[in-house]
Amino acid sequence: MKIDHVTIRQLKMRMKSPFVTSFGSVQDKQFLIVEVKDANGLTGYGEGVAFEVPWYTEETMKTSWHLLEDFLIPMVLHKEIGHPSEVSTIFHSIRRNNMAKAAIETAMWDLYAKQNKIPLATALGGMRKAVEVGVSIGIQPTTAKLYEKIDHALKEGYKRIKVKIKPGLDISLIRAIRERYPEVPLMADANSCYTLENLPLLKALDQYNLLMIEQPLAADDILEHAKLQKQIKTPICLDESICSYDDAKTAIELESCGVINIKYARVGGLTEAKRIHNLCEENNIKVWCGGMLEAGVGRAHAVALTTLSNFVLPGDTAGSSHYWEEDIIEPKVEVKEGLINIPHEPGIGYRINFSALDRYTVKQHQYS
Ligand code: OSB
Ligand code: MG
Repeated sequence: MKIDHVTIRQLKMRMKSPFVTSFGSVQDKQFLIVEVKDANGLTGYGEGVAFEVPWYTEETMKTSWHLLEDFLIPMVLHKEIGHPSEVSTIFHSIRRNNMAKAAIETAMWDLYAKQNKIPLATALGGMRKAVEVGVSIGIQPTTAKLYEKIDHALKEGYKRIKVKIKPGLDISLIRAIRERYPEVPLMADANSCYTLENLPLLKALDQYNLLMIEQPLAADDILEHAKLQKQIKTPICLDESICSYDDAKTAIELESCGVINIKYARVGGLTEAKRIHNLCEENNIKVWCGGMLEAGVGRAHAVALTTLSNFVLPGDTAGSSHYWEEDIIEPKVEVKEGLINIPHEPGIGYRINFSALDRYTVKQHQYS
């Protein structure tokens, strides 16, 4: 495959309500959409999901643009590339900046699948016809508001509930949720806000039958999570700590977790995500697909990835209407009875809604 044009767009889209975690809050989401175009005018799309503030990882939307413009685009533009799985190798000399890499790598996977007239899920080797979906609920101003959100998500059919916790809003919150919803598949995401000094608290969470606790300790830690996992029964799920295949290998060897949340953007794209998926499968580590509050393009890539065999737990890939009044793809990502059906059309399988894309674009540039 050969790319003749790349366009980067910066979009600004307002979420229905602010998403609050232990590290910050976002409502006016700014992110990038990357379009790659071949000589026949066929296009592929990827989403640059880095936030404006580097609180989840070190990347930002602006560093992504810089990396794309000055390094990544020149490495692939007008070059003959055999297969999209080679793109991550081409980017190997650029350290980290995984979300910037994923923005264009995923666009090239979409283009490749369209060139070959096959769904992206098929191009990736996925077999599922539908994928299971849970929902991630941010920190709410009141417990009543949280119950309202949980009730709504359960009514919509989501298959598991994830809540965000932080110091002071943890044990009491989980206890209250469990009293009201004794049977619901439930998990908690700490987004790295505890240390081993909080061991008594983390041990106390064991009594609430959580599916897992996500990223309790530091974002760059793997060793202390291993120490923690030996002392708690609830499986640890690593998110921020796993940025590459090698990180996953280290975590598996040290027995730092029972589960890994795979986000293709955090690991540099679909190829690395699939390598991590395969490694986990060989080592009996369950995986599920995380989310970055993506709009439709990013969600479509996540949904395609989830068709791989070891995505055995519901993902954080809530449907379009969960966060957005209007999405930038057509049809919207639809969740029915907790399932998203995999589209049959080539590539990501959703069309770009250019009217919406244009209205939400605040800046764009084409590279030829
Ligand atoms: O930790 O998984 C996380 C959103 C932004 C940054 C980090 C995380 C999240 C989510 C929401 O939990 C997932 C989603 O619905 O896209
Ligand atoms: Mg997380």
